[in-house]
Amino acid sequence: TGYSVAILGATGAVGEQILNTLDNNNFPISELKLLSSKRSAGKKISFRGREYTVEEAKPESFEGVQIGLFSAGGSISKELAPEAVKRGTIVIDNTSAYRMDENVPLVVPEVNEEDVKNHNGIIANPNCSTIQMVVALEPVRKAYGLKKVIVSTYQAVSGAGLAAVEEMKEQSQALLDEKEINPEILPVGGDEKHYQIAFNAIPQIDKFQENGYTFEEMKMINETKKIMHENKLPVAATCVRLPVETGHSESVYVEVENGTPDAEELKNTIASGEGITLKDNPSEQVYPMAVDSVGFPDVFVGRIRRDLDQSNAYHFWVVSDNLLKGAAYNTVQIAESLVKLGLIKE
Ligand code: 11C
Repeated sequence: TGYSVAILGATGAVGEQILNTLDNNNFPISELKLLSSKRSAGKKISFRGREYTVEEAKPESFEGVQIGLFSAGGSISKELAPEAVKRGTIVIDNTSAYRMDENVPLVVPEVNEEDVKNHNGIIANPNCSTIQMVVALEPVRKAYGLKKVIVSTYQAVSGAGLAAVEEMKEQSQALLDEKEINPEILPVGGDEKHYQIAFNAIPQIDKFQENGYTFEEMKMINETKKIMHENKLPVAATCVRLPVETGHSESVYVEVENGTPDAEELKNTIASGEGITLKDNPSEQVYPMAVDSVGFPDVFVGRIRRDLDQSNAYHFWVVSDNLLKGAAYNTVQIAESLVKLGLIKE
């Protein structure tokens, strides 16, 4: 018993975490297919005591597959998601390919689980930095409404993939050894210039758009409005890459619509939110940090305080494992929502 599941991008950083999460959450699987590009096909991966050979993904790979978990890059999703849907697969897509498509729900179960009911074969999983922010904002929105959000991010290199992690490590070692470095990947694989990430902070994640914002910043802005059904909410973002391996951190400024709760009340409100662990005790230097978030599905929130000049404005710090709640865990949660809401049958 269980569901027939395919993972596309099984050999990547997120694919690996999807397998771990399916196992940890005891997701019922009757059949499992591990798929990848031609380059990674043939690799062996074990899951629940069985060894699987990774196969090259083709349209026919999705025959008989009920749930397809896609994280192999946008262009592969564009090519194969329609093929999978044609064959009856429900695709949960981790790339940015379909997120802003109005026929595709963009889902963070703690915020808009019911949106999965509107799917037409594809459900999109949001960007990692968006997910952790909307989870933290949702209890605030429910209690007081949102008037404005400004976020600055401090993002980990694993968001840019395993090769970027390697680049950061090799550069760090080379610089410690006083050797030359030759940046090739960060800030963005496909862009013209590459910069040192070791011992640095780079204010560019993904490519620049014509409006002067990067694509990562526009994802945070547009996805937040779509997930929260807050089309008119003013949102601004500045996204920065730091030499942190895993765990995105964010400084969030929020103005609420109704009321002027004090910091203690806001802490209690945020702590009551789904998927949130409060870590906020300045007197004992307790606050969320990237290294402590690794391996946990929670969104950690701390440093909650009221603005000194504006009584309906607040600042807080949000940290989460970008590969888990930011990607794999949210993907598996969406699959669980499909089961829970009776949208898929064993
Ligand atoms: C990063 N947020 O940290 C990106 C990675 O749209 O799913 C996720 C890219 C995406 O570089």
